[in-house]
Amino acid sequence: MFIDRFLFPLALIIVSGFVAMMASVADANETLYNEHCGGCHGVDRLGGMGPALFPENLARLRRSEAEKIIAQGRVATQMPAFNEKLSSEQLQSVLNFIYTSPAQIPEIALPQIKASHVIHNPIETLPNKPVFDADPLNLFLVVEMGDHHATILDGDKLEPIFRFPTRFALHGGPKYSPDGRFVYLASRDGWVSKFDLYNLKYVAEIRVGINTRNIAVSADGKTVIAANYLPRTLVLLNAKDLTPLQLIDIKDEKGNTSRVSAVYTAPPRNSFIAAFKDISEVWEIPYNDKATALPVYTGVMHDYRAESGEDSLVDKRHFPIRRIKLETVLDDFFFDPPYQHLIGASREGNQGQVVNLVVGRKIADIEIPGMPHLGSGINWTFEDKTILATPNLKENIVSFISLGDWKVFKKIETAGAGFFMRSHQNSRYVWVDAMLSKNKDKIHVIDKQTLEIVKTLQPSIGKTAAHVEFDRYGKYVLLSIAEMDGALVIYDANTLEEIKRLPMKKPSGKYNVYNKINYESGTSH
Ligand code: DHE
Repeated sequence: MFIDRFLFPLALIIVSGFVAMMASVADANETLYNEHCGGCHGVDRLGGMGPALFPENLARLRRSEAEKIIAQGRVATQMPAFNEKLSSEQLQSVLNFIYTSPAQIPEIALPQIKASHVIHNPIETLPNKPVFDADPLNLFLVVEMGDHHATILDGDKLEPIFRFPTRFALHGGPKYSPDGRFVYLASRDGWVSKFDLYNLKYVAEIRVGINTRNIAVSADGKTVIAANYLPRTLVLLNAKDLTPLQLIDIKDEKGNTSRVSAVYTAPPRNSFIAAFKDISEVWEIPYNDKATALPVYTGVMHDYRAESGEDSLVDKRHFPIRRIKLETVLDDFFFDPPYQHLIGASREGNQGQVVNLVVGRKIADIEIPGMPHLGSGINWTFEDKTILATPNLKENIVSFISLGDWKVFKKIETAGAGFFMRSHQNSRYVWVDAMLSKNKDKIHVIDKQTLEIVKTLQPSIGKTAAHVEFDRYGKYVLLSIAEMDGALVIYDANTLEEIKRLPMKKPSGKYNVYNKINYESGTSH
């Protein structure tokens, strides 16, 4: 009785006082953020001149690192130092604010996507002829993460042609139009950009999400698809000028939503294939009339024309979905050369699975130890069979899998867990790094016919050596020293001798036009 009459009201007062205090702390944090950060990062935290600031976007940045950036600024960017403007308590308040999810994540639906669309240079105004002499099919695009730029490199002379600023934190492979003239770039912040390599100018840009995974371009060059973590959507765009066409909410039939693991184009199937982190399904999205898959649509789909009331779009295509149901989610996946099978794995467990895309179901399990990085897998012919080699994000191994009987028939030990693998049909070697280990400065060269390491290179002692790409003929190999004062190290692909170094700001991936548009088996697709 006493408890009911006195303690309960008292407890209520304490709890509501505490809630009010927390709310006022949160308000104060927000006020500080708006005053000092909102101008560049947006009062809605969606980004502006600076990147979006939600926990999801900051997942890759340690809090201590973020604290240092706020206090000292970020070199080679517009981010100023705040150590003289903010006390250390205020700095902590701002940090608390950006590392806390808002009650309501700002919406990025079709109207917001459409509102972000910018046409920088209409395609009709851009001549269909390169403004340089280099072979346009042997160009490389090198992503420099250090200061958010990209460099275009002449693949014959091995010299830079042009350098341009990109959106914040590009991630995943840029994708080319089928003729190699245009490149599409995606930033982790949700921006998709189209750049004209002939005229060295941006064509258009659009913001499709808050946290984007990757993009794919249809083999007919007409459609771009973007995959998001946040919001949980796929967004289809007209490749010509990035006009939005359709937005698909990722939901299974029970209404469970999901992040997209990745989306790729499957050229012989004329469709996009997407897998998901939170629902056990693979989706096939046919993008033209030649598609081989039977579309069975059962999801939530937003059609831009219908929802905006704008019927001015020339492109009136509609994209159906075919759902393939699985028992587990797929974090990472790879296709066999005819795109009939998808080989996927989840980041938990040692079990990979093979999905037959023709019949639309799982047909085999593969025991793959550790955490295979199938997205970086490559294939070639070994003893009359097509094999797939994959690095491992957790273990010091490369696994070799024979396609068809779906067995790991060999594993070799490496200097450390690796991220990227590359080869070329004209090269006898495969390159694999050990960038996730203490041997991050080492890179192995494996003989494709003995499946043994024949050389281990150490291009810069103590500095991360990662991601290689061949030129269109398989003559040269370009490797990244992925450090702020890094470099592109160029090797002779046969003698494995270093030819030259080009200084670059934390170069990550580099992508040869010819290899990508021809789906060269040693490169990423
Ligand atoms: Fe990537 C490609 C996922 C972390 C650099 N990365 C990809 C792709 C996927 C993926 C699905 C294929 C997309 C495509 O090309 O269309 N990456 C993931 C992750 O899940 C992971 C482990 C965690 C994450 O933060 O998302 C991850 N990736 C990284 C990095 O830390 C790297 C080294 C530096 C960075 O940019 O953040 C990195 N990922 C890359 C690069 C590619 C890539 C350079 C393109 C490789 C290619 O050759 O095509």
